[in-house]
Amino acid sequence: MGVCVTKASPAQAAAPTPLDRVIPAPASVAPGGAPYRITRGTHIRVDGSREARRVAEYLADLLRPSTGYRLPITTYGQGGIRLRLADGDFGAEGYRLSSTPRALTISAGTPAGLFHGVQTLRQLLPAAVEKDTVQPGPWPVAGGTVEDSPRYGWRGAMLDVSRHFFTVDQVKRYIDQLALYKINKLHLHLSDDQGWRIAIDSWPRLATYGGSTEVGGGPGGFYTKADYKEIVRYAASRYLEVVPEIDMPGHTNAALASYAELNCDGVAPPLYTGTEVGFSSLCVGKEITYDFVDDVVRELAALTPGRYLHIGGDEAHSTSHEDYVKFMDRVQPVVAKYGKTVVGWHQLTGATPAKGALAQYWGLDRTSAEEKARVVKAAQGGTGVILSPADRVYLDMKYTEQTPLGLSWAGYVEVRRSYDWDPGAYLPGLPAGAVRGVEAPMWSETLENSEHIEYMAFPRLPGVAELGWSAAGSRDWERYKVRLAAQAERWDALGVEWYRSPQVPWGVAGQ
Ligand code: TNX
Repeated sequence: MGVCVTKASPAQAAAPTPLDRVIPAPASVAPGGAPYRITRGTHIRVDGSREARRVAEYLADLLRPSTGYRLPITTYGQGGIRLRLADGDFGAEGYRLSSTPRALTISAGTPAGLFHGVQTLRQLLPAAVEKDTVQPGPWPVAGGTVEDSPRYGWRGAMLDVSRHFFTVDQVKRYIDQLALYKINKLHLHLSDDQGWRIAIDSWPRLATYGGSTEVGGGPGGFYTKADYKEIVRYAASRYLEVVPEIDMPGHTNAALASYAELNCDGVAPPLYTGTEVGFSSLCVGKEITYDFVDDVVRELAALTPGRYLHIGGDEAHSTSHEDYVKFMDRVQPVVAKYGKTVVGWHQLTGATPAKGALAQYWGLDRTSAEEKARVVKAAQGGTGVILSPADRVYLDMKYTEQTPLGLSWAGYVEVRRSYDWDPGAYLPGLPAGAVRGVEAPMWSETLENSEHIEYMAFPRLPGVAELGWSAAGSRDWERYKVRLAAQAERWDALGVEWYRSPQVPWGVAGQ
């Protein structure tokens, strides 16, 4: 007997993945007909547009290593894989995927829609397609049609690069994992007490000194402007918009340590490598504070093609309420002056959110009724809300008491708890239209490398992505957990770390 003794027979291996075994669950699926097959002769066909060609190149790069096929991109011929920008009722990110023996066609109104359709195609192919060496195939895609578009326009993931620094390559690796689940915002937490991670030319010590360490005293690091542009470019090539955050007026020890004049007493504190929060504040009464904010926001806005700039505003325990309100009243117009829309943690609703601002809610079940009511009231007044409840979607929370990484201040968050809630009905009284979507923050006090990030993100991240994309009515844990189990083979093929939650029937679906 050979090494294949425990493997599925070729006939079983060739059974295509059912069209509905995709995460996030598509809006509608109509299975039927014989499968499409990618073969040595397959072309990827595009219309003339440069952007459709870019998506086609991404798809070809994805498929070539494992299939070993040439997969030329052409603008002529028939059949094959076709990426088509078309008029139609697709919305900004929707697509239609149709699979017949003759052709596999993805149609969308925008390049982002084509890209999301490509992610669906990817999940419909055998998991071995993710490997970087030639695999035997075959490469079938079940017959039928998927029509799909998202519930929410904001489907985010946040990475805290301050508590521990992550390199450009580590961020890119996470971006690729986010793209597989149709996440479209990458929020980077660029500054905190433990480190300032973005070069600001007018205040150079922020990065060179303020970025020189991290939690635990490691060497830290920062992104040069060229590094940062590369992250933004890479994210855009995966249709993610980068949302930079400078956390203010609290969480600012790294800045205060870098420039003595930013402190009310004119004395720079030492760099900080612990994990306490709430002890630092910019000096609200000093004019230089606003010169600093103006310079930082201007330079960061210039690096940001995206619409949003996040100004933090959480846990400002060392700033009086009066000062907090004063600070936010002065800083929000600066963001607008440089052409960006304010996002803040939901404490911003305790001040006066600017017109059009978004509040990111990170409370939990036990958050006080008053605090929830403030968010609801702001939403009734027009403030949009992004939902990041800590006891559901904080990816740095331990799964169980035994989880070796992570924190537990919001409780343990197993996979089901993370998935099984409705963003549309989460905060009682919140106008439905106020919810812009969901975001999964990854704070990095305990996380030092990609393996750590992945172990905490998988398997929870796909669930958050599904809450952001799929219709409320499709949420069903019993069915979801089977689709989730089927993803494990893909993570293994990609070399992604993951937590083997006992809540999920690993090894049942398609393995
Ligand atoms: C709370 S959530 C924080 C962060 C911590 C995180 C750890 C929020 C806006 N602030 O400063 O890193 O908890 O889970």
